Amino acid sequence: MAYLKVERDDQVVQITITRQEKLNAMNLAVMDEFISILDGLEKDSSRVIIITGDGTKAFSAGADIEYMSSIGPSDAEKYALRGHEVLNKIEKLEKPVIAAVNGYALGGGCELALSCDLRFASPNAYLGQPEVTLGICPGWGGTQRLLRIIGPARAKDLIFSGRKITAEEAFSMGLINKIFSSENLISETRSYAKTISKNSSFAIGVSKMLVNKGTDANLDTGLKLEIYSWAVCFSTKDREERMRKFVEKKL
Ligand code: CO8
Repeated sequence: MAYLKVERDDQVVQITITRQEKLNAMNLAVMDEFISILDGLEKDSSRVIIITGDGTKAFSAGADIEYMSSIGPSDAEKYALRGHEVLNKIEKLEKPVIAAVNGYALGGGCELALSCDLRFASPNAYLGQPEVTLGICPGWGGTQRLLRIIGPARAKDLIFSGRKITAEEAFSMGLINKIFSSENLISETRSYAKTISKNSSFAIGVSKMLVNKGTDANLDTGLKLEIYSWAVCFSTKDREERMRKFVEKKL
């Protein structure tokens, strides 16, 4: 892989965008690498995925502006579709994905983080959707995912102004789950990932699907889906063993 570094530690996989000289901006090659890695993660034994950017300055400064400056609507549509393919795969992966936001997460970089289940950040992180300053609207799901995570009024503020917000402001909006010092961001994220990797991966995958589906479903539909999924959990050996261990005071 030319742009993405993959490190495995037990069942935690860390994917790092290594295009530091361009603040980890994502060109088509980065997208293609993401797709091939995510396809592999769907089937392997990994339990939690961490996505971060190389260095201390940027998670990702977004889509590649130099590339975008040279293309027309047809290539732009292909670029957008490729981005959506990556972010939809992250969202649909039946494993938790955590964005460790170690600096700028702007435009497509912020959208990448939005497709993850959780976002942990260092204090020097800045998040934003500055697309309108470049004459485009957010194109990798920013309008839709931001709206669902922080609500329409806050999403419109960020999108219309294109302003960059600090990790602290993002935390106050519920856009960031936790803030760790720059030195500890990765180790704390890994430690959190290891803790949740001990829980039932089937139950976590089902819970992720339920929360995601519930975002767009009415309450009655979401609750029905939960009842059936809950019952399905009773068909796994894993559930049997975990409950038996609890009863035997061994969990
Ligand atoms: N694309 C390409 N190169 C970039 C990008 C980018 N998004 N961001 C930074 N770079 C490059 C710079 O050009 C520079 O390269 P070089 O050294 O070769 O000149 C290098 O990275 C370092 O950047 P700066 O010198 O600008 O670093 P500063 O510390 O001065 O500034 C900033 C840091 C504030 C983050 C600044 O780089 C910046 O504003 N970057 C652009 C951020 C941005 O606007 N991102 C949104 C892009 S649009 C987008 O993501 C759309 C997503 C949806 C796409 C849908 C598909 C059609």
